[in-house]
Amino acid sequence: SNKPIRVVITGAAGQIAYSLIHQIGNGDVFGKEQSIILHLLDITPVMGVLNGVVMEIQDMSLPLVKDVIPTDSEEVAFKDVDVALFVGAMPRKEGMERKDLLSANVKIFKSQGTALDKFAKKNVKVVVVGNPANTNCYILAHYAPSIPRENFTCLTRLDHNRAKAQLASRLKVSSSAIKNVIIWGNHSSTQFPDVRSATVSINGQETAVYDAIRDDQWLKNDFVSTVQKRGAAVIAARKLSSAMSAAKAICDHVRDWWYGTRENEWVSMGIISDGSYGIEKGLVFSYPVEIKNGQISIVQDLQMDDWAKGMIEKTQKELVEEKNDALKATNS
Ligand code: NAX
Repeated sequence: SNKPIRVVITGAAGQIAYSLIHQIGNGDVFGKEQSIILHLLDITPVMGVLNGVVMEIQDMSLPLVKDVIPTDSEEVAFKDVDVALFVGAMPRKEGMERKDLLSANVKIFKSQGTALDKFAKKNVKVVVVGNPANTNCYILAHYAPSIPRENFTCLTRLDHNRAKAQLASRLKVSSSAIKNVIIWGNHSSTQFPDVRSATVSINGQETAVYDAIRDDQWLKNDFVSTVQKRGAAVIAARKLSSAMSAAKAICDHVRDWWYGTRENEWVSMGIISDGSYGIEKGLVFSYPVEIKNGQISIVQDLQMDDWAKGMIEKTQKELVEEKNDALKATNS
């Protein structure tokens, strides 16, 4: 195969990475021809665990994986990388206040942003997964000014997939029959899962999801809150946060960025806002996007009624507050 690409995964000793590494190494994301060098970053105390992960990578005998570089050094981790998946973050511990969590993560993403700016390829594609994903992405981009703004994204594809799955289950179709749902805003419980443009394909016939379900109350209430609270429901059941489904969503996100989205089909991604739909410019906000030749563009001119505007306003407000708190924390 051709020249290997360098892919860094942070939080590589964690549970999402444990599901993610196999899919990337197996060619499920960059294709079966693309060889890969894996850079695996985690913190010093878990280097032993990471070493065990490296042993398992060896034992999988994946032909596309040309080298594995486990490290606790940001310089080594980000050196010449083509793709950077920021999965690691400071987890919320019992008794921890929101602002303590935010400031701990600001420290991490300030340091990693600075290192990314210095050592990564200038065309590196960035995906932030670690929570609070949008705001961590904002801080990362802030400290990596030499990398183009359009190369920074955060993951809302899991929310997008969850929304599709809820509709598919209600309509008793495969989730591949559902198209063009949208997650707007923050990867948090204020996100707006929007199905006003979504369609379902039944026996080759495309119908608006709204017409197929014919239950406005369910679509505006139960559906929205189920998607918003799905992460918490998984934690309550598993005592651990979503990992298998998060890893799969990361693969969907990166594969679509690498290969482009299908004709007339959009996906959701947190990206740096250009002001579209009245969102504050510079905020990392989830939008419906189409991707061609690696270029991400926001789907424009979607209709906004008062309900939708209110939903978007609410998630934007939360993101502005998070961003302001995070910027304050960078100075302290
Ligand atoms: P784990 O706690 O299993 O793993 C996180 C790993 O990150 C640990 O090995 C930890 O040592 C490492 N880490 C901590 N600080 C680091 C640093 N400064 N540099 C490098 N590594 C560092 O968590 P996991 O279940 O894998 O989840 C990872 C993150 O994804 C969490 O922040 C989680 O909240 C977030 N999620 C985001 C989702 C999204 O859709 N955006 C969904 C899934 C998940 O909840």
